[in-house]
Amino acid sequence: MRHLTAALAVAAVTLTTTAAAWDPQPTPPPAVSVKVKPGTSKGTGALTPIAGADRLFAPLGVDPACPAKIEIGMRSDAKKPLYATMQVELDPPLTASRSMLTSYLPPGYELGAKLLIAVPPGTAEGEYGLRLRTSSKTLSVPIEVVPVDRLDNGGNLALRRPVTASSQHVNANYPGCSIVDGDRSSNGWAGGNGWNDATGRVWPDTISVALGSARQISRVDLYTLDTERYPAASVGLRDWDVQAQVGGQWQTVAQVRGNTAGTVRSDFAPVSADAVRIVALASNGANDYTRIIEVEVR
Ligand SMILES: [Ca+2]
Repeated sequence: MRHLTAALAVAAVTLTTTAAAWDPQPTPPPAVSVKVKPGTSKGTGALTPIAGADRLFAPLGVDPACPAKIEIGMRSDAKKPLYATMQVELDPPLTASRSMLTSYLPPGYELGAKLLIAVPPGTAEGEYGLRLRTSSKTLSVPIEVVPVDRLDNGGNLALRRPVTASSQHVNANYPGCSIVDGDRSSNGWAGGNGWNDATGRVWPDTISVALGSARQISRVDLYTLDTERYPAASVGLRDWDVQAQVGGQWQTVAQVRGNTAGTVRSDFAPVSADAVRIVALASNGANDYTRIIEVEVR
């Protein structure tokens, strides 16, 4: 009997190990993720701050799990390698995910990192300053804090709107709001740029976006997880319905079946809807979770 119990215990451990090996949910990336890019030094000695945008729009009242993001970094035109440091200053009450960027930097090299900017509840609308300071230069980037209604959404009616998900995986950072944060890239997977539900092999999973008011819509684009390591054909969403809430009732306006692509556009006859819902029915993954990077509505 003892032997049998031991054998069962071994079997259970083996099964767990196999499941873990298939689980395409990497551990969260380190908070400090810095990319370094080589180049040719101009030899001026300058350490130049860099930002990925001239101006950043940070919407008010959005889920704090999905802060505004901007790429920051610096470039060394020194003659010799150095430990480069850049201070990150931000006008209160906004808060940044780091107050400093520091790295060993050979001549001509450039490094970049993502800066997350949180807008606490009660922040007044207006312009706030982000300053990136090195020993020789300062780069200022204005941050416009605006209500979601005044955000330039580029025609995407879902951008930064409230999201409700049927569940959320807790292994890493998979917030529902990440499907409307304007970032379609799969690269930030497990780091806050996509939604993973919590109910493996149980269907359906649902995630809905409230549009704020009734809007005429005829197109939904869905971005599922799709990277070299985690291709959509292996772990992405396979089957789903696109639903629109019309006069308080959910209507299925499009159906996708057998998908293996990273991006799927669904066009349908125009409806006046105040919310859009994805009803996920199956994924391509061995673990069968729903993984969505972004949903755009037009
Ligand atoms: Ca996203």
